[in-house]
Amino acid sequence: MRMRLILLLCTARFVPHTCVLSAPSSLTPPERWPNTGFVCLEDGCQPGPLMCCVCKEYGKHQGHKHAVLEAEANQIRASILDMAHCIRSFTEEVSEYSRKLVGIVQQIEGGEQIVEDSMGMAHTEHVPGTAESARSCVRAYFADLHETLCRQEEMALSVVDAHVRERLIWLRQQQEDMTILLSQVSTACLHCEKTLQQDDCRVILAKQEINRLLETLQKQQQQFTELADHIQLDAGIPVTFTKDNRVHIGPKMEIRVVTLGLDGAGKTTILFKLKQDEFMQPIPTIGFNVETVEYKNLKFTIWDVGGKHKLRPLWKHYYLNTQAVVFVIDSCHRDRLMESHSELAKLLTEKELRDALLLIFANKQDVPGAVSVEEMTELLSLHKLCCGRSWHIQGCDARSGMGLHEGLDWLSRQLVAAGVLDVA
Ligand SMILES: Nc1nc2c(ncn2[C@@H]2O[C@H](COP(=O)(O)OP(=O)(O)O)[C@@H](O)[C@H]2O)c(=O)[nH]1
Ligand SMILES: [Mg+2]
Repeated sequence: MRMRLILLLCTARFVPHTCVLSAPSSLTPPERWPNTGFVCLEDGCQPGPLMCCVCKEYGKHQGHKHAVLEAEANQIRASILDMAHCIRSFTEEVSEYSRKLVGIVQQIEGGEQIVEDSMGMAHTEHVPGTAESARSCVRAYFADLHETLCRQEEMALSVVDAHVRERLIWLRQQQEDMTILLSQVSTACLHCEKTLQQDDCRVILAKQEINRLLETLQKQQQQFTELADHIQLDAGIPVTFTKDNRVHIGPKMEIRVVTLGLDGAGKTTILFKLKQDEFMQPIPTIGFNVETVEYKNLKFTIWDVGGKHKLRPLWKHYYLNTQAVVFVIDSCHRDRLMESHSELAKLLTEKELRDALLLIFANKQDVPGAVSVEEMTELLSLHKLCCGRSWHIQGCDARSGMGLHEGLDWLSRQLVAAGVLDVA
C-alpha cells in the first residue's frame, strides 16, 4: 500500500494530467467516476473530499488523513444500510403506534361493526364505545342515587306529614276544648247574672249551685294556666337532617349514647362534667347513671354503665338502638391498655353496635406521662381495630372538661347533615 502511494506520488509529479476527482460534490458529476483513488477524511474538506488518484491534490489536501476510495464508499454503504434498517423498524413502530391510536379512537367512539350471526349471515351491529359505556355507568349510578333520594325524600316528607297531622289533630282538639270551655264559662256567667237579678230567697237557694259552678270554673282556670305555661303556641316546625338523609322534627335531635370502658377510666366524671359542668367526686358506679346532655342541636341521652369486671357482661343490655358508643380509656394506666384493647375489640364485634359511631376518649391527659393520642392509636392498633366504621379518638381531661366538647362536636358532625332549620 505504502509502495503504491509512493509510486502514485512519483507519477503525479512527472506526468501531466487533469484532476477530475477533486471537484466539489455540488458540481455536476462526470458521466462515470473512476472507482480507484482516495478520499480525504478531514472535516474541512467534506464538500469536496475526492482526491485525484494521480496527484491527490497535495496543495489542497496537504497532510490530510485519507482513505482508499472503495473502502470508504463501502463503509458509507454499510452505515447507510444500517440506517435504512433502523429507519425501517422505526417506520414499523410509528405505523404500529398509529394503528393502535386508530383502534383506541374506535374503541372510545364505538360504531358499526360487521358481525356474523349463528346462521353465518353477516350484518352490521352497533358496538358501544367506552365513552358510551362510561356515560351509561354514570347514568345508572345517578339513577340509583336518584331513586334512593326519592325514597328518602318520600320518607322524610311522610315524617313531616305525620308530625303536621298529629299537631293539627291536637290543635283542633284544643280548639274544641276551648270552645266547650268558653261555652261553659259563658253559661256560668249567664247563670250568675240571672241569679244576681233574682230575689233574696232564690239567691240564697242558688248559693250551693253557684259555688259548685265557681269551683269548677276555678279548677278549669287552673288547668288552663298550667297548660298555657307548658305549651308554647308556635307555628314553627324545626327540621334537622341526619347524615343518612332522615329528618328529625323538633329543636333538638335526640341520640342515644352508651359510655363504656374499664372501671376508673373516668366515664362518670365525663358524664357529670358534661351534665353539670362542675367537678364532683364520683363514687364508683354500681349499676348505671343516665343523664340527658344538650349540646348544640343534639340531645344526648348518655348511659354510663359500670366498668368493673363483673359488670361488663351487662353492657350488652344497653346496646340496643345505640347510635354512638363513647369508649373511655385511662391514659395514665399503661398496664391496663391491653385490657381496654380486648374489651373494645369485643364491643366492635357486637351486631347491635355495627352501625354505631365510636368516640374514644383518651382521658386523664392532664396526668404527667399520660399516653398521648398518637401513641394510644398505635398501641391499640386502632386503625386496624376500627377499620370500616366511623371512629375518632379524642384526648381529654374530664376534670377540667378539656376535649369533651370537641368529642361531642365530632359526634354531631357525624350525625347531622344540616343544622336546625326552623320553618316558621
Ligand atoms: N387526673 C384526672 N383524674 C380523673 C380524670 N377523670 C376521672 N378522674 C378520676 O378517676 C377516678 C375514676 O373516675 P370515674 O369517673 O369514677 O371512673 P369510671 O369508673 O370510669 O366511672 C376518679 O377519682 C376521678 O376523679 C381526669 O381527666 N384526670
Ligand atoms: Mg362510673
